[in-house]
Amino acid sequence: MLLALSDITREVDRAFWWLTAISLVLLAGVTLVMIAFAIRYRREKTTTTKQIEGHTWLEITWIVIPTIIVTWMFFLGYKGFVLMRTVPKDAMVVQVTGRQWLWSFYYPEEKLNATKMVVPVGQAVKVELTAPPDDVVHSFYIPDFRVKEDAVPGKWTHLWFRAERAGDYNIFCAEFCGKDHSKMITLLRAVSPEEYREWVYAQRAKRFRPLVYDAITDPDAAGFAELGIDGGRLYRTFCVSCHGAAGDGSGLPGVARNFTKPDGWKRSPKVTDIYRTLTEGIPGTQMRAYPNLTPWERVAVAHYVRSLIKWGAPSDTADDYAALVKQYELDKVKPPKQTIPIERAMKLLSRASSRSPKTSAAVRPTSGTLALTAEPSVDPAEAEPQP
Ligand code: HEC
Ligand SMILES: [Cu+2]
Repeated sequence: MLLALSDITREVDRAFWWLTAISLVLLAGVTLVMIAFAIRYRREKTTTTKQIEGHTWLEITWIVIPTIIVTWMFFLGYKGFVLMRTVPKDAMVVQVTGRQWLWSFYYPEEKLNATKMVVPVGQAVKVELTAPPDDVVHSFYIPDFRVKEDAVPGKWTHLWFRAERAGDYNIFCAEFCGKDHSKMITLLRAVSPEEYREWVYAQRAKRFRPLVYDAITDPDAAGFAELGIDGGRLYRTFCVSCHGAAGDGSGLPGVARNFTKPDGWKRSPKVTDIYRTLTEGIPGTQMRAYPNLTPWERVAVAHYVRSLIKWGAPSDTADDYAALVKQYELDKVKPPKQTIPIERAMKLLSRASSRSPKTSAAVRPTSGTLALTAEPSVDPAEAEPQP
C-alpha cells in the first residue's frame, strides 16, 4: 500500500493517510480529555458543577481549528479529484466493454480487439468505458491505481491512469452484476514500450492474417480457435437484438431476416454471401455493414448463422471461395492503418527529430487524428514517462 504505483495512487493515499492521522489525533484527544474529566470531576471531590455561560476564546478555537482541518481535507480530496478527471492530452485510448461476465478491450489507434489489457509503462492511458445497451451496470476497478468507474449500458464514461512500474495488476468488477460477478476478474499487464510494440504487432499480425479456404468450409477450422474467435459470442453481441437468439428474426419482428426459413433471402445463405452482407450491409434496410469485424470474425459469425439454419441451405464451393477472395482481395489482407491523436503524434515527432535529424514517418492530418502511412518508425507507445 505504501508503494506508489501511479500519480493517482499517490494522491489518494496521501488523502487517506491524512484523514487517518487526523482521525487518530482526534480520537486520542477526545479519549484523553474524557478520561481526565472523569477523574477530575468525579463525585467524591465536587458535588456542584460550575455553570459556564459562554467563553469567547474557547468558541473561536473550536470553530477555527475544525474549519482549518475540514478545509484541508476538502483540499486534499479536490486535488485528487481534479487529477483523476483531467486526462493528459497525450493519453492513449483503450475502449473497455463490460458485459455479463467479462471485460473486453479495443485499441482504436491500432484497430485491435483484445481479451487482455496490455499497456506501456509510463504512458497515460484513457479508459473509455461502456456496456452493451441490453446488459447491466458494471464497475471497472484497478485497486493498485485507485481508479474505479461505472460501465453503464449504452453510455460512455471514462477514467485514466499511468502505470509507473511494469507488472500485472488486477482488474475487478466492483458492481454486483449477477451470478458470475465474482469471476469478472482480469489482468492489466504493464510492460516496457518495446514489449508493448511487440505485443501490438503480434496481435495485429494474428488478427489480420489472410482468410484460408478451410475457414469458409469448416466452422471448426483451426484458425478460429487460434485467433480466439467465437462466432456464437459475436452473434450474441452484435446480431441477437434484431435476429433473436434462435435466428428467427424475433428481435425485430417481421423485419429482420428469419434464418430458420428459406423465404426472403436477398443473397444466398452461403457463408460467402453472408460475408458479403456483413461487409456491405443491405442498403436501405436496418441490416448495416460490420467493418469493425475482421474477415475471420465475419466468417465465424456466418458459420454461426448457418448453424441456426436447419432447412438444407446450399453449401459453399471452391469457386464461391475463389470469387470472394477475388472480390475483396482477401489473399492480401493488410492491417488497417494506425491513427494516433495529434498531441501524441506531435510529441513523438518532436522526440524523434531531436534524436535524429530526419524522420521517416509520413504524417498527414485527418480531422483530429494523424494517420501514420508507414508502419511508424516512431513507436506510438513509447511516450515519455512523466516526472
Ligand atoms: C438493427 C437490426 C439488425 C442487426 C443488429 C443485424 N441485422 Fe441482419 N438483418 C436485419 C434486417 C432488417 C434484415 C433484412 C433486410 C432486408 O429487408 O433484406 C437483415 C438481414 C440479414 C441477413 C440476410 C441477408 C440476405 O441475403 O437476405 C443476414 C445473413 C443477416 N442479416 C445477418 C446478420 C448478422 C450476422 C448480424 C450480426 C453481425 C446481423 N445480421 C445484425 C437487421 C439486423
Ligand atoms: Cu460486472
